[in-house]
Amino acid sequence: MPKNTTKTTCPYCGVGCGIEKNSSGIVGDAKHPANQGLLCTKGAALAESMKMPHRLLTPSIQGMEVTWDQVTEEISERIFSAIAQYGPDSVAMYLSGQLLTEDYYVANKLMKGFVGTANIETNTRLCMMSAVSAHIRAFGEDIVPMSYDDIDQTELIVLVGANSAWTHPVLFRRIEKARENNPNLKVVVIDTRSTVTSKLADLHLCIENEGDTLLFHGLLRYLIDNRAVDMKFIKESTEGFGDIWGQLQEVKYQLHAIGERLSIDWHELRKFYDWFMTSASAITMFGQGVNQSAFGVDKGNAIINCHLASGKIGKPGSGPFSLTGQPNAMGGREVGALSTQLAIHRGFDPQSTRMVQDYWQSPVITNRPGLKAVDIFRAIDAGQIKVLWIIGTNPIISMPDSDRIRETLGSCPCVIVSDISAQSDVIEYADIVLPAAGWGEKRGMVTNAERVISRQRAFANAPGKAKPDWWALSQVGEKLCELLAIPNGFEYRNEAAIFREYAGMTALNDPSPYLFSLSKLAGITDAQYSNWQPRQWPFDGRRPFANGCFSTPDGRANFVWGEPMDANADHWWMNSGRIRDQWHSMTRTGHIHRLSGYELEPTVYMNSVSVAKLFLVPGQLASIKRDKYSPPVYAKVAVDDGLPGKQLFMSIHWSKWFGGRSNVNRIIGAQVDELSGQPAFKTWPVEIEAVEMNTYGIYLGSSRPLPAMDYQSYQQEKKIGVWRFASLECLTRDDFPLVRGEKLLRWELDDGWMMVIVERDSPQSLLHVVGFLAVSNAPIEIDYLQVLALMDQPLELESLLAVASSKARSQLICSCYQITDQHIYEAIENEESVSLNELQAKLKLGTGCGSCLMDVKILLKPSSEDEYLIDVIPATNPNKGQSAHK
Ligand SMILES: Nc1nc2c(c(=O)[nH]1)N[C@H]1C(S)=C(S)[C@@H](COP(=O)(O)OP(=O)(O)OC[C@H]3O[C@@H](n4cnc5c(=O)[nH]c(N)nc54)[C@H](O)[C@@H]3O)O[C@H]1N2
Ligand SMILES: Nc1nc2c(c(=O)[nH]1)N[C@H]1C(S)=C(S)[C@@H](COP(=O)(O)OP(=O)(O)OC[C@H]3O[C@@H](n4cnc5c(=O)[nH]c(N)nc54)[C@H](O)[C@@H]3O)O[C@H]1N2
Ligand code: SF4
Ligand SMILES: [Mo]
Repeated sequence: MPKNTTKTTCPYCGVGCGIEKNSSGIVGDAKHPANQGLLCTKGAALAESMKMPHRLLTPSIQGMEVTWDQVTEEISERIFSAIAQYGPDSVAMYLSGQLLTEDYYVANKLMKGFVGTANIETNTRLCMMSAVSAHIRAFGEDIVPMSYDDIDQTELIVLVGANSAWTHPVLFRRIEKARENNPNLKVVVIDTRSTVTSKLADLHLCIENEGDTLLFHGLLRYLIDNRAVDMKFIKESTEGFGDIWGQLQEVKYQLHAIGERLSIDWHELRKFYDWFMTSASAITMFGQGVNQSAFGVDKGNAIINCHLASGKIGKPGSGPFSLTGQPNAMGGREVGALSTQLAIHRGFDPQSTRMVQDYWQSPVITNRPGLKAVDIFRAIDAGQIKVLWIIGTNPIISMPDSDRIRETLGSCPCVIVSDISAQSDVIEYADIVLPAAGWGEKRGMVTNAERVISRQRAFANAPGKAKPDWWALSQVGEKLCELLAIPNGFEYRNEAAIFREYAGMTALNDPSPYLFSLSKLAGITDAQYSNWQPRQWPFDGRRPFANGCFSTPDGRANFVWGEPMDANADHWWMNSGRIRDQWHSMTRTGHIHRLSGYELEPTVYMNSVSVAKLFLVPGQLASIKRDKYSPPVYAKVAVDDGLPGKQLFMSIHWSKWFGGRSNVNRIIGAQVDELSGQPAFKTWPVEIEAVEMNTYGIYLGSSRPLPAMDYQSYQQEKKIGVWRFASLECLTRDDFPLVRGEKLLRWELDDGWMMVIVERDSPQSLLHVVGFLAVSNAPIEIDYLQVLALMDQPLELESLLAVASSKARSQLICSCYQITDQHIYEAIENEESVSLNELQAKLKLGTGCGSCLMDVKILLKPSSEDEYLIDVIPATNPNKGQSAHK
């Protein structure tokens, strides 16, 4: 490897793409098995992500800067006295699937073995816990038995509740590539709305919300009725088929009944069932539409049942494939840093607790599960938890009922937050703040969705006094051991030392029914750790369950029955999820101007009939509430005709910094799946109506104090910020006082006025605009990009006014080269047919990371009404993109 080259992995999604940092910048690692050089928009913007403007630099206690020694002493004393006064269960930790395996290991050991509580949770509870529980119920162990290579060996890919073209873009491009190589490969998408992913599928079953369990029970019944089950496999390798068979006798599991119930054409449903039945191999990938449900575990098992019954598991190109959300959620699951597992895939049985305590040489060991994420916050409310340490996650944005979480954190006697960004809303509630080393600065291992273990490596120094999370945890562990007067269990020289200890611990699983073991790495040297190349476990290349043997005591997999849920689509309901270019609460992507164009402000999407029914106008603000009496969330109305019926959609990303009070979780209640504890984020009933604001405005410039607003969003455009806002109050000019040197000029539009902020020494006739504020009593649409282009240069007032009042608004398509749909339409205006290559030669469109190619395909998709028959995607498949919603 050339000097100055560092190989690492992407810190965002669970695809786990390899990255190379070399002298030319940050690029995809062509040799990494997960991505073979490709990156998506977020991965391609990592260099900009590292230039985040508000890094946390020093530890502090109650806002006072302190040293690491002082802060870790304070934390250990707080924990020690909480244990002494209220018992170990008064301490809790809330972690993130974005931590590294070493961070997880130290945290788990500290909490379960030294504090003595299993109150250690991670945002994985919000993410894939239903899949974890389904795996444990069916297989006896939390194992994803699949590899990305299976995509190249299958005949059918079913994507359930996953918008992978946006959320796992590199994986989705691999699926697209596999389709190019294998015209027989079919892709089916099962989602309650139409998405970029579903539009590229061969078949989209647009089901009623929560209809997944019924749909897959129907598939199983269809397989049974058509004698397409693998009786040999069922007999030899599974348990419980008879019961399921009995349950499925009811008429409601017949094809027609299911079509009726889920509002899908039964011909389309039969097409899917036939494809599953006749394909020699099939993969069912599932995401949050499955997991984030009050019956998410049952949905997972309904899917797994079909794979077990048809024997489509443990074979090349076949099996259920739970898609991992975060880069190391899988690593956290392996370590077992969750309240419902002890460690290394083991539960709290006496043998496991004894073995683990012996290995850790710890003073105590917890012998029962702790509280799940939502319950931890409830226990704080009940006064049972006194110390909460949050590392690498922002519950105020990501937990349901987020207003309540704010109150809870406000009332917790001691909140400790480790983060990299001062922009995380949760910092506001922290008594103690720890600055963490971020991606590119810290070192460790991660496991991706296909069990490939890769290294994250450092190539930059952490700023200020920021330190890796494992180090902070070890310091606290060490000081707690001193207070407990016991030998130090946290004397780690480096990350490799932690990993060695962890890998050694997994030897407790050999031999045992558990497949998970990294014991071969127990002796890994510092140099081997440093040079580690991505490898999938089991290291001997075995495919999990290939021998028909599972991790249950008798080696048989379980069929598990779950009663299908009733859909609740008769009222307005909120679906929520991700957009292509942002990552979660935006601390790492919000400041990158080329990623912010996709959704400029908090937006609520609905179909055009809904817009009309609600007397709304696109661009206007709507008020969305949980019920009549709860506080509203305001969001801008946009039309998306892919959302059937009364379904609404909002993205999850808007934190306080970027989206004011428009966080969708303020209106989503904390209902969970009882088995997995995962919140049901996807189907919350809401009330929605138009809201008449009395003031609307936009401000472009550098930081400026604005009066408190009912609605506000912020977008970073290179060095300039864009604030959009609205207020129920009738704000006047006096509410926006002029700062010295600023000028106010009347605006030509009705009822509007604008303030142009000029540099003090500008000549009279030519303005040097450094700030621009427009306020009106009606929604304002200005071509902000054009105004931005005019800023910071001398110009005449007239030209600025002309630009400001032109209302062109376009949709960003290509983030890398900032190409909008308008640019594309202009480029093809006089053409009868254009190839993608020609378009790319003109616009560079999609030649950066290529993530937008999916969107381009849809934008230019040939259709009967289309004037431009662009041969971007040859219409080879007659079913392509059809939606089977009635
Ligand atoms: N750009 C981007 N990518 C990301 C992330 C990000 O923040 N930004 N986060 C990562 C993380 S942590 C995760 S967990 C993944 C999530 O990845 P996905 O699961 O693919 O993403 P979501 O947008 O949460 O929603 C998935 C789909 O479920 C559908 N859905 C809702 N209800 C139902 C239902 O009842 N049944 C079915 N079948 N479908 C339903 C929604 O309409 C939505 O299209 O994304 C990862 N990738
Ligand atoms: N309504 C609704 N809500 C949802 C979902 C949904 O689909 N709908 N999805 C859920 C899912 S699947 C997920 S995964 C969650 C995600 O939600 P969160 O985990 O809350 O979101 P992030 O913004 O990723 O939070 C990570 C925090 O860690 C910080 N950070 C980054 N790197 C480091 C580091 O190295 N060390 C430390 N200490 N901190 C670091 C970041 O600045 C940020 O503040 O949201 C959940 N909430
Ligand atoms: S698909 Fe994108 S976000 Fe996910 S790991 Fe790859 S580059 Fe990172
Ligand atoms: Mo997630």
